Amino acid sequence: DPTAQRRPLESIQVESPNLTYAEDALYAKYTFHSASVDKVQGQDGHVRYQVKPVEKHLEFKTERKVPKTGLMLVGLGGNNGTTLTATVLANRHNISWGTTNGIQTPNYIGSLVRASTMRLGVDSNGDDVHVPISDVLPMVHPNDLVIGGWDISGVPLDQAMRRAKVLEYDLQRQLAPLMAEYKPLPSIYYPTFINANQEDRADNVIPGSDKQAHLEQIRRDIREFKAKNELEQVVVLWTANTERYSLLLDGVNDTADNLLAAIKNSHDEVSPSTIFAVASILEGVPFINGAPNNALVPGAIALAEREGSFIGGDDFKSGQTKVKSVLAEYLVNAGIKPRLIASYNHLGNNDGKNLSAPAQFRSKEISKASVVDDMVASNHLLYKKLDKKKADSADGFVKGASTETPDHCIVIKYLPACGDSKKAIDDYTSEIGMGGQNTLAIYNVCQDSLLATPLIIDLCLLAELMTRVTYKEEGSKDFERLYSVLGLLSYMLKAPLTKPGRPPINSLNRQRQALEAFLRACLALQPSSDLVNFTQLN
Ligand code: NAI
Ligand code: DG6
Repeated sequence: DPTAQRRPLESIQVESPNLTYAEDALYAKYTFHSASVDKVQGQDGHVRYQVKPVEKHLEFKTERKVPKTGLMLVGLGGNNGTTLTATVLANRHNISWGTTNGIQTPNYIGSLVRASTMRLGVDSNGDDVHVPISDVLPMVHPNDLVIGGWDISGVPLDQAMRRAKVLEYDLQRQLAPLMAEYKPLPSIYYPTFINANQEDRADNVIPGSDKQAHLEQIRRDIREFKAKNELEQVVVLWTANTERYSLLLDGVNDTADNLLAAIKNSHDEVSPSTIFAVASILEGVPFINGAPNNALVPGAIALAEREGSFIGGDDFKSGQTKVKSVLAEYLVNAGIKPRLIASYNHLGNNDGKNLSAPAQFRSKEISKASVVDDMVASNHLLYKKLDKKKADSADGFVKGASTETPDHCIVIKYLPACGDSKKAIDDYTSEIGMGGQNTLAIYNVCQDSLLATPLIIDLCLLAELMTRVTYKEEGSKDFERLYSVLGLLSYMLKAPLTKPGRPPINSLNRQRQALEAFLRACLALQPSSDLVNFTQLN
């Protein structure tokens, strides 16, 4: 029974007075270094930066026992839902399949946790030592996840997998009897939130229009799934259709209490995804939004803060946008000035079909477009700050923007013949030295759901881990849970949700470094530095 062993073998042993291995938990003393900067304008007009190094003494506690964990997907019968379930089952049962290129074995390629390594340090020869990220702290193995969830389409997953047309025939054939055992729970369907062309799928819906009753049903579903499978933890993840944005209305979804009241009154602007978020928050299980819709309205964030529940979002960053979060950073950090970024893509799966209406496309457009904002704002040598008047009038600038921005467009077209293989064409045209111009043209073809599946696994595994890590400042008595909005999940997400008022960090490199720094801190290790490698300092 692979799930019997709840405390995995820990292959990394840190010998440090700052790390204590207790029976139940790792206790890590960690000094967090940062710099506080004041920008001061002198009488001579020169701007000076006054920097004070800051040290914060923290202690992290990581529970060593890995809970038996369930993953409940909203949209279980979709391309991502079925591909995720099939991937876990194929890995768990070690099912290989025949392809035109020979026999293919199952794997978790594309998962940061299961298929990537991080540099732990150097050995006695000075050579780097890399370890799988999954070995750094005790984490759930995806093969052990108990999968369930909801879909407005009730077909069992063998048929849903066939409908998705993602996996090879020989794999589908072998998985079909296992997949047939999974049947999505009925879900919430409010037709105005998704494209009208989805209506013919909606044969598995919770009856009525009483939103409070819908909330209670979803809460019951989570509790029953947990009890039936004897789970210690559940993660709920939205991988259902992209919804239109809910209007943000004062008195409706702006505070926790107003949102709860709006659900009680079945207010029109409460979306299905917000009800799933609220149900998860009230059940104390992490909720992650893998689509761009604003499920996590301000009232939902406030509710999560009040309940001490965990939330993360928005929208899986799987292909074109992942490349953008690397390329835009490379260009701007190299001192090259992107002047235009044009991102076209066409796809033929049900996601593309749903995105073919303006309101759903708009949700996706917002999430795909936001990814370069902080890179642009980070370099005032390239992108001039604008005074408000100029920003509102200047041609080519976003109205009201505080900084000059590149022209940036996002186009998505639904072409059924393309299937799940999305084709993305990008033009990055930049200003280089002395008025020169550089164009990078990128053609990115990917099977969307095969890129998204490992991200779902990472989001689930990391969110679960974060429920087991608590911290305190030196001198304080009790350990606290991490902040409710799990910003450390940003690596996997296009429009990272942050604490209200805090800007997101879109750079893939910074997102990964933060995650590595967090894992290392839990082992009382400072962030990895290459200073010695590059300078040969002794
Ligand atoms: P899909 O259309 O194949 O699957 C969505 C499923 O959600 C469908 O089975 C549909 O019946 C179901 N559904 C719709 N409303 C529902 C509700 N209220 N409750 C429960 N189920 C509901 O789409 P796919 O390709 O699986 O993508 C899922 C979501 O993930 C989409 O919103 C997409 O934009 C987002 N996404 C996908 C990425 C990818 O690479 N595949 C990347 C980024 C985001
Ligand atoms: C077309 O853009 C459909 C979308 O759902 C994307 O495939 C998905 O959001 C992935 O986006 P990206 O930009 O990370 O490839």
